[in-house]
Amino acid sequence: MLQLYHWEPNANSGKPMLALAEKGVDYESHYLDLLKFDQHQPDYLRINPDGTIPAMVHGDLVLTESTPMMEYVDEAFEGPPLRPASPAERWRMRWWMRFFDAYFGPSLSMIGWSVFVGPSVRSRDPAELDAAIERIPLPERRIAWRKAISGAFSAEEMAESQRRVAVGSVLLEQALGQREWLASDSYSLADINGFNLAYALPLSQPHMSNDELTPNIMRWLRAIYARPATRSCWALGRTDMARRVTILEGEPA
Ligand SMILES: N[C@@H](CCC(=O)N[C@@H](CS)C(=O)NCC(=O)O)C(=O)O
Repeated sequence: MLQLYHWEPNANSGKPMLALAEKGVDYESHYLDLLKFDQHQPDYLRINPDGTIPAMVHGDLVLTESTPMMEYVDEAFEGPPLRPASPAERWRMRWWMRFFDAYFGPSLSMIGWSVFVGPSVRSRDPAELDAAIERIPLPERRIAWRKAISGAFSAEEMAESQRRVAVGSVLLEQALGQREWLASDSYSLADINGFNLAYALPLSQPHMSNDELTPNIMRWLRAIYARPATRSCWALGRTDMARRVTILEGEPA
């Protein structure tokens, strides 16, 4: 059976979770608690030596990198197609996924790590935390953990992340004013990718994303949250972070 190693329905872990739910593919779920550093334990490092999540095992194949993993899911399994067929629309889908992964996502992630991940672990025993950080295989992840725990993201870094998230919100609002979904008139992996990053935007960045300023983003987020696959996927969430999705349950203001 297909195996998925993941954390919450959120950001990178949520991408294959939601794609698999949309396709109706069953998988064996291995929940790794990122806040307990499960992703750096030897058993998981045998699967993904980078110690990052998600990872998916299909037969002999070990897949990492959540965005190409979603494309694999769409290609390898039966179920509704999640990629538009025309070259232009497929380009647009990939344009958005590149934008999310390279620009919008890392900025939102820095904000998330400073307000949620760091504060969630910082009260633990410092020696234990230090040892946990020393076990992280990737140097860049060690730096991110240290900064999140000590609150050391600089004011400049945070301001730049806020600026990039604001740029992303404007682009999203414009695009969703032109068509129902990001890539075409059908739901695609670009929407799945975007939702995983932006579902809590109206809560975390209410000045950038609200019914008055960004009605198209709000329409899009609510439409994705109304899908049965999204409901079932977010029901797997265990933390307050994933529960932020309930902001989408309200009626438009
Ligand atoms: N580019 C990778 C990034 C994977 C990644 O960095 N995932 C984060 C969680 S969203 C992670 O595993 N962090 C664990 C850590 O830093 O210890 C992907 O898209 O799958």
